[in-house]
This record gives sequence, structure tokens and C-alpha cells, in this order.
Amino acid sequence: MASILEQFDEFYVAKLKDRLFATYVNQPQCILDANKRFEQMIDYNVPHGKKLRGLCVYESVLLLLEAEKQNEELMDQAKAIGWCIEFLQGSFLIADDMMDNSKTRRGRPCWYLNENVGSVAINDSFFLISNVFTIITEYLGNHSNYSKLFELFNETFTNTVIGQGLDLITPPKVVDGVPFNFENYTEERYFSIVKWKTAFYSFSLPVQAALLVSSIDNYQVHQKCREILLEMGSFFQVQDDFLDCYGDPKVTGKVGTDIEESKCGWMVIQALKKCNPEQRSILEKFYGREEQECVAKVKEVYKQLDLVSEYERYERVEYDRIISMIDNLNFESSVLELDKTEKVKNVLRI
Ligand code: DMA
Ligand code: MG
Ligand code: MG
Ligand code: MG
Repeated sequence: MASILEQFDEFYVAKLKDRLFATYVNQPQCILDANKRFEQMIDYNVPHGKKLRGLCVYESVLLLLEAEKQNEELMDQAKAIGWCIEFLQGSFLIADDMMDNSKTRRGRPCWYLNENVGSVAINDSFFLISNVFTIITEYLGNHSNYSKLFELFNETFTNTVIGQGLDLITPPKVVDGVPFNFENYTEERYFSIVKWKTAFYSFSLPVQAALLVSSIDNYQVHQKCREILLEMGSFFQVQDDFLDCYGDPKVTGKVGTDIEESKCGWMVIQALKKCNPEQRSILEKFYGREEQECVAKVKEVYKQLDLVSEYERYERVEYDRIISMIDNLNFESSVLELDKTEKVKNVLRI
């Protein structure tokens, strides 16, 4: 029996791609040529990640649905929705790398840095997001939660754009000789940024989508799950920010740019909380600058403040807190039966 990942990949290769481009077969040659290029673009940007979000949908539906309900059509729908999240993610990453001035992604050059791509990548990002809605309609047009799924994706898309907007407008302009203005760099703002730019689409979306595919659409269930999932999502982005500074690019597949790009990230927020006036003035002098000597000065302050231990402490405390939120989750029996509740909890523990 193929693994869950193999089944998920097989669906992309054997079914999804053909269906996406099938509607264009009778179009003029130039449209077919344009689509050939889009196909290559999709292959570069969509299927090469860890696919955690997409797999989470498929795996969750496998856990939630009784075996006798797991027919081919419904399981294809679960995989299709999983791939929708991978398309959404691909779309955001293309744009994110351009906006963050990143160089590598998933161990290869960022898409916009490839030959003959450049700003065409903006349109490629639009193409990927438009495919999300095409796939939902193609595969789930007859599903009883079709419109709820459509709304969920649309809402999540909007929330992520808002989060990315906040991430991008928070850094002040860096001016030579003028101290960096950290006025807006509060923990409160930080957690708003990560909730909106990451937690909705990376955590809340996959599980809520899986619930809807499995015909669980009760508002209370969705709300309570969302609350926990948003906490997980923030935890995940704190980890991403930590790895931006301390991760091994061979493992993460990307080289961090948060210091150079003046990001309101977890590391600098902790540094600002712990630093003395001297250390603060070093941060004000060197944060947000391209030169590697400047980046090194900032990292030196992080080291003095022992932010690695700070991170490890955060990780431990948050992990326990989230696990106990899941353990304490319960619903009235009129909302969700006990065995279903246990299944939902197992989904949250994936
Ligand atoms: C990622 O934030 C958020 C989205 C919506 C892609 P980020 O720029 O920290 O991500 P990465 O570190 O992967 O570039
Ligand atoms: Mg980025
Ligand atoms: Mg970014
Ligand atoms: Mg990052």
C-alpha cells in the first residue's frame, strides 16, 4: 500500500494537473503555449515543499471519516483540498520571496530569480491563487459544504494578505546615521502579524477544511478548533523566525533575511525586551542593514542576551500550553458525539 504522501503525490500527477488544463484544449496554440509555461511554473513552485499543510487535510479526513464512508470520490476531494492549500502557499511564497528580497527557497533559487522570470512572477502568483478556486469548484462543486469551503479559502486568503501587509508596513525607513526607530516593535504587534500572515492559512485552514470535507460544519466546533490552531500557528512562526537566524540553510532550504529586511520578528522583539541601553543602541545602529558586518553586530547582541535559551524556554512552555488546550477541549453531546470529539482531538495532535 502506498504511503499517505505517495497517494497524495499520485493524485497530483495522475489526476489534478490534467483536469486543471483540460478546459483549454480547444483554445488557440498561443494559449496552449502559455499554459505549457504555467505548467512548468506550477511544477517548480507547488509540489516541492514538505507539504505539511496539504497532507494535514488528507490525513485528517482519513482520521475523521468512518472507513465505510471513505469512497474514492470523497478521498479525491480531500486530496484536492489539500492541494489547494499547497497552491495557496506556492502563490504566497512567490510573492513573499520577492517582497523579502530572499534568494533561496526549498534549496533552490527563488522563482523570481530564475532566468526569464523576474516580475512575471507576480502574474504567476496570481495564476496559482486562481487555481485554488478552480480546483474547489472542479472537485467539490457538488459537495454539501462547497460554499463554506469556498468562503473559508477566500477568508483565509484575505487574512493572509492583511498579515503580509502588516509585516511589510511595520518596518520604518532606514536612514544612514539615524537610529532605527523600534517604536512599533511590540510583542503585541508581533503576535498580530504572525497570527494573520501565518496561523490562519498554515493551521486553521487545513483542519477547518478537513472538517468541512468530512461534513462537520458546526460553528462551535470550528470556533474552538480555530482558537487552538491559531496558537499553534503563532508557535510555528516563532520557530520560523528563530530558524531565520539560527537555522541551517541546508535543512531549511532558505537563507534568512529578517535582520537585513528590518522585520518585526520574534528575535528582535525578545532582544528589545532584554537589552540594556548600550545593546539597544547597537541594535538601533545596525538593524535593517544589508552589510554582513551589520548583521553580525546584531547577532552578537542576540548572543549576549542568550536568545537561544530564551527560545528553548518559550518552546517548552508553549508546547505544554497547547497540548493542555487540546486535552481540555470538549463539546456538548448535541454539538458533537464523544467519539467524533476524540477524533477531532487526534486531528489537532497530528
Ligand atoms: C511567511 O513569512 C508568511 C507567508 C504568508 C509566506 P516569512 O517571510 O517569515 O516566511 P519565510 O521565512 O518562509 O520567507
Ligand atoms: Mg519571507
Ligand atoms: Mg515574509
Ligand atoms: Mg521567515
